[in-house]
Amino acid sequence: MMTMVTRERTRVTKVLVAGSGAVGKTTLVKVLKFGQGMDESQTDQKYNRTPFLELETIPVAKWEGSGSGSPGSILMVDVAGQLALPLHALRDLTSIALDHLSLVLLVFSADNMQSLIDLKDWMELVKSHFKDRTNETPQFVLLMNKCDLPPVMDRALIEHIRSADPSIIAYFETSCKTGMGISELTVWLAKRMSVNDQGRNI
Ligand SMILES: Nc1nc2c(ncn2[C@@H]2O[C@H](COP(=O)(O)OP(=O)(O)O)[C@@H](O)[C@H]2O)c(=O)[nH]1
Ligand SMILES: [Mg+2]
Repeated sequence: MMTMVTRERTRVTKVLVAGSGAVGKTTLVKVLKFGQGMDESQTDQKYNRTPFLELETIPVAKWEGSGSGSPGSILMVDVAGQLALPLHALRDLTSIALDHLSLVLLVFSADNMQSLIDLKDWMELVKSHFKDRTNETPQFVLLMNKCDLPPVMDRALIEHIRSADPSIIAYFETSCKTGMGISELTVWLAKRMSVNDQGRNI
């Protein structure tokens, strides 16, 4: 007897995690993937700089709000925070880093003003890549991480940055240490992926 094998295609939504070094990009990807906050032992760990680029696939089905369909997976593109490196994925591996992007997470850290300022460069780089090729503007999500630490910047400034650019479609405050804001982010991402199931990718 022959067994029928049904093959389901998994939809992959590509998300770039952008922002300065040490704001918590790699930690955030791990927290999104494994679904828990950092434990105390991790907080004391030596900082491991992402040298170039890391890819992480996260199945969305386990996230709350993903609905009954098959929401597929998110491919997180986690790049080095230092744009000035002689070899940087955004310039030297552009197709992997930037092609077919659905969303860009712009991560900055509550305790680091410069990391908020640096996001302008990341946005410009991403936008110019798309302008050259498709005339399409990717969508950005602004994310203040390390909210367990006292913020050094004014909320009004963040609000100003956010409202000045319509391509920034959402804003989240998270802490990978306490887990604050993580479920809000995953619910939003899952919803967005299932809504866009019918239409184009995110
Ligand atoms: N207090 C605090 N520390 C964090 C948080 N997220 C990440 N970290 C720490 O910040 C450092 C840099 O994190 P990492 O994810 O490597 O940053 P990346 O360079 O942006 O990828 C590490 O020591 C993390 O343990 C957070 O929400 N709160
Ligand atoms: Mg990193």
